[in-house]
Amino acid sequence: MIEQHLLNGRLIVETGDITEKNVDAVVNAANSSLMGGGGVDGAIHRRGGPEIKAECKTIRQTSYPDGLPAGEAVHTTAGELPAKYVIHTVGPIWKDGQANESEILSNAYRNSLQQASTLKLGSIAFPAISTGIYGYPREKAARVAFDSINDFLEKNDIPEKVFLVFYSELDAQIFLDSIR
Ligand code: AR6
Repeated sequence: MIEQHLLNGRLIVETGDITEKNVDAVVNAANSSLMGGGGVDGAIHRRGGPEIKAECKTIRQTSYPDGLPAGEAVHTTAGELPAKYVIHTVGPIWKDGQANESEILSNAYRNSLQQASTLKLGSIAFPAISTGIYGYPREKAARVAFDSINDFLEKNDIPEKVFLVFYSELDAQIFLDSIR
């Protein structure tokens, strides 16, 4: 099990299942449809129950009829999860590194943190957005995630704590090695 405290203790890198995390908000690596999918998205909807998808449907109808653009973030209830909210964001699909992938990934982190800040939340947990089904190289994604979180925390007191929850020890280790 890995647990490392960075950025004066405000960033905690750890291994685990994000659906079990007792924080104010967990971030979902969703797709633009907001209607669920595989990976962490599937796990969050499965464990959180149908209330989450019902709210996503309303968001689609009222605010995003064409889908949530990559890099944006919205929030819903967390249903039956221990968290209070799910913040849904859409990461970039990795192509070749020349398609604004890093900018979009950075926006996904920043806009999710902005949601937490607006909701005045103390803690938020992120999965490694885009590094699964969307194919973003883990080392490159690590740098973007770390820089985006660092930048936001330097400028904002809320959220106080950010957790980066990796599903495997290898993923957590790659992250820690990549930001050195
Ligand atoms: N807890 C923490 N991390 C997890 C969990 C979990 N329960 N499950 C998976 N991961 P992915 P993406 C890790 O594929 O690349 C979906 O179909 C996983 O090991 O979930 O952004 C959506 O609907 C990986 O490190 O998200 C989209 O269509 C990380 O979470 C698409 O996948 C992200 O992997 C989004 O792809």
